[in-house]
Amino acid sequence: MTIQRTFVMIKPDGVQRQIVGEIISRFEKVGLKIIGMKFIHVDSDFSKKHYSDHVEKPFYAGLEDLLVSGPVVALVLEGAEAIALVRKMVGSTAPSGAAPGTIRGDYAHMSYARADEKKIGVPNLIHASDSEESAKKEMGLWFSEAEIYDNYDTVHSKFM
Ligand code: FUP
Repeated sequence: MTIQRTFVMIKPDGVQRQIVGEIISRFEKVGLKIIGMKFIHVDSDFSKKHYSDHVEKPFYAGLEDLLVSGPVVALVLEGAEAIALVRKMVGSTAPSGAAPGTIRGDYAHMSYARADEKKIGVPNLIHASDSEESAKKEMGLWFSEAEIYDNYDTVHSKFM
């Protein structure tokens, strides 16, 4: 088992629906450690950097519209095989196909069905890095070294 770090973002639809706590709680329950977290409203330039692989794709406009529509919660999580674990917990891209028990399957099924009718971006609640390479790129884009806190266990032990 390798200890990995991965980047996760609760998108504006998750924030607006007030399920940030429920989503983060799932990650804490499996033992993933929060080592970076911020509440941030990004702009169009930032969206193009984050979604650099998708900028040329036909669905990009809808994707950017959703991302810049409101604040998001950005997280860096650390734990054993964190990248694959978080992807499994998130579920497949289109919430209509995401398995029950996954975050998208449990919370985004109906909002996706409604959005699809209106042909807007997929409101699938959450983004998670899909590889070590994307995790490294995304953590570097969203967080500086100084914003990562990975040694607070020792601080806690003095008080608990
Ligand atoms: P995922 O890794 O599951 O978030 O999915 P992708 O990286 O393939 O896509 C990133 C985002 O683009 C998805 F969250 C939703 C959006 N997307 C579409 O809107 N239409 C598509 O056909 C594919 C992706």
